[in-house]
Order: sequence, then C-alpha cells, then structure tokens
Amino acid sequence: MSSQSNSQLMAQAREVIPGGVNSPVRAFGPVGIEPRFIDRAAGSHIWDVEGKEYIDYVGSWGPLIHGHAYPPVVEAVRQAAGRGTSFGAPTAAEVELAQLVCERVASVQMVRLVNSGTEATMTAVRLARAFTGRSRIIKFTGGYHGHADTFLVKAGSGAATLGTPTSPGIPREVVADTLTAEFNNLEAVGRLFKIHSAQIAAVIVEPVCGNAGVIPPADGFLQGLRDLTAQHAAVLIFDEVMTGFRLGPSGAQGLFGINPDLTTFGKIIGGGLPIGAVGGAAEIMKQLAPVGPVYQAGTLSGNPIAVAAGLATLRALNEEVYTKLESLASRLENGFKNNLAKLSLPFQFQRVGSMACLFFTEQPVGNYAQASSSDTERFAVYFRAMLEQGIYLPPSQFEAFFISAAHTLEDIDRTVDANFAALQADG
Ligand code: KE4
Repeated sequence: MSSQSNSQLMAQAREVIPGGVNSPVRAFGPVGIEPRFIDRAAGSHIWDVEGKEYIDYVGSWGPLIHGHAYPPVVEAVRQAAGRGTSFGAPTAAEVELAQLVCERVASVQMVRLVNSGTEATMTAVRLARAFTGRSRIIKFTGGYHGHADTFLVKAGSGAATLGTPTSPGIPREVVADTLTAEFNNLEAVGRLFKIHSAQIAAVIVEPVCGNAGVIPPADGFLQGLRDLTAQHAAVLIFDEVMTGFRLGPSGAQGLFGINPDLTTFGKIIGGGLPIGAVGGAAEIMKQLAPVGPVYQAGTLSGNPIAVAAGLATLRALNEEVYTKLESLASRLENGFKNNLAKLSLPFQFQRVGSMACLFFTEQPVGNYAQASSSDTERFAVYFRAMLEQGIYLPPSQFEAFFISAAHTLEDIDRTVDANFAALQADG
C-alpha cells in the first residue's frame, strides 16, 4: 500500500505524464472519475494504493488469462531474469515459443516476435503490401489494431472512446490508403474490392471485434472475407492480439474454422510482459529481413523475460482451462441477463468465450454504428456503481471485459449481485 492516495498520485502523475497515464484508455475519462493506482494483484483480484480490493475484469486488457501473479509465470520470469534480462541474440526459448504457436495455430508456419500488438499489425501490413505490391488496406470501423498511422482511421478502443477516431498527425496520404467498411457488412467490402481491387493489399480484421465492446462476426462474414481476399489475391490478416489463445487453443480462427494468411498476436502470448507476434504462411513470412527484403527489427524482440512468461502461460492453457473459462463466463452471462429481465431493461449483453460486454443500447450490436448508439452516460453511472461495489471493469463502453481462469464462483456471484444494484444506480 502506498502512503499516497489515488488523487495525490494522479496529481503528481499529471505533472510528468500526459494525462497522468501511459495509455489513454487507463485515464477513466469517459467514466468521469479519476483512475485507481494499482498497488498489487493476485489471481482475479487487484488492490489500489488505498488498500481497496476489486474483482478485476480488465486483466491488463486481456493478457492475464490465468489471472494476476500466476505462480508458473512468476517463477519463469524469476528464473529467466536470473540468467540475464536481454542478450540481443537468439535464444532457444524464442524457438520454443515460435514452435508452440505454429503447433497450435494451423495457418501459422512461421512467426516473428515483436514487442507489442501495434508492432505486430504494422509488420503484417508491411508484409502484405510487399507481398502484393499494392498499397491499400481495408479495416473496419471500430476495429482497433494499435496506434500506427495506418490504423488510426475510424479506430475503436481508446480512439473511439476519445471521440476522435481519426487522430491528428496522420499524413493525408496514409488516410487515402486506408479504406473502411462496417464490420459484418460483406457487401460493403465487396464494393471496395470492385472499386479498388488491383490496389488492395490486405483486409485486416479482428475476427471478433473486441474494441468497440464485443461484436461477434455474423454467420458467413469471416468466410466471405476469406473468399473475397482469395478471389482478389489480397492478404487476409486476422488481428488476434486479443482473441489469440483466448477463444481457444487456436484462437478465433480455430473457433470459426477460417485460415487467414497472416495472424497477429500479443497480450496472452507474453503473459503480461511486452510482446507481440506476426505469423502466417512461410511464403509471406520469408519476405522478412534478413532472409527477405522487408525490413523489420526490434532491440528487445523475443526477449528472454517476456518469452519465459509467454511460454509458461501457453503451456498451462489446456482443455480444462477453456472449459472452466466457458463455465464461469456463461454463469456471469446468465446472471446478468436474469438481472436485465428482472428489471425489464433492454440492454444487450454480448459475449464470445471469456470476453464480453454490456451495451447500454436497446438494439443488438452488430457493428460500430450500433455500438455507438449506446448511452455512454448511463454506462458511466453503471461503471462507477460497480467500482464502488469492488468490481473493476474496463472504463469505457467500447471495450471488452475478460474472465480469467483465476475467477471463482464467488467472484462471479458477487459480480452478478453488484450488477443488479448498479443497473438501478442513478448517481
Ligand atoms: P498493443 O500495441 O497495445 O500491445 O496492441 C494493440 C492492439 C492490436 N490489436 C488489438 C485487437 C488490440 O486489442 C490491441 C490493444 N488493445 C487495447 C485494449 N482494447 C490495449 C489497451 C491500451 O490501449 O492500453
């Protein structure tokens, strides 16, 4: 516990860090209160600097599928650190992690490790542009692929939260090469291919949109993207930074049975340490330097500590864990939906596996336009009421929350009870 309060720390933080945070989504802006400074965490719980305890559904925005301070990860990090934190040279563990990803994800024949999801998606698009000799990409409104210029066009997550989907500072030429369509609107994608076909290098998609709240793919949508990209010799990129190894041993592509050409990973494969990866067909991946002409590099790419944490995390992901995640998540879904029914509230609970969200809108949400019809003020009231009751949710309507294997039945039942009260809050 710190001797300083959340507010005291936030005042100091604002003096030396823009907005007091190192990532905008942490600023709690949309929910109208100051963020909690977290002092420590274990399993499914976190404690702020004032000693207040919360059941955590952010899980560091997805990486902590086994919960906080998961002993095998802590031990792996401790051991790796004792042998040196970084060498800037190849290590056996990086080979093991790449082999493990290739074994579990059928579409991945080769992997390049990087340091964040943003680096992974940047690299995937550069590869696709080099492989096809084309420059345009299609992304989806509300899709978030990190903060590279190319992607900050009608982006989701923090960009949507801040209400500035297209950020200043992006050269006009970049915007011209980024085409957008509504998620789940296959006709719109078909029309873009009709107009720009010979110039489209790739379609990049979150197979389950997790940065506009949680929006599942409509039946046939992902297969339609696979067909269109094959027909036009464009690269299909699944951005599985969030869904990779969360929605099953082969992520969303395993769940929906689609093989993309490239996949980006992050979050879970680092177990809470900085990591990202791009993987896919060897034919495309072999364009990467030093074997191919497409340059990409990173001082700490594949560093021993992140790789050790990632290996410990992935090795512990077995069928039993996914079964437990599904059982906990469906218990929470049933509880939330029963509460909505009891209170005759029309809000939409949407879930895929252990990622979910509650949209404060009356209509089912199939795209970002429908997501943005949500009452974000009502969400803010609900968020504050949940936080007051010790439930820590992502501080934005346009995010997913996550259940981990460390959550307990008691956590879930306490959360359902808190949800019942928070849905009736008005302050
Ligand atoms: P990072 O560069 O933040 O490691 O990954 C970017 C990224 C790429 N693709 C998807 C599908 C992602 O969800 C993300 C990052 N997700 C956000 C949360 N919605 C990270 C939280 C933050 O920005 O602080």
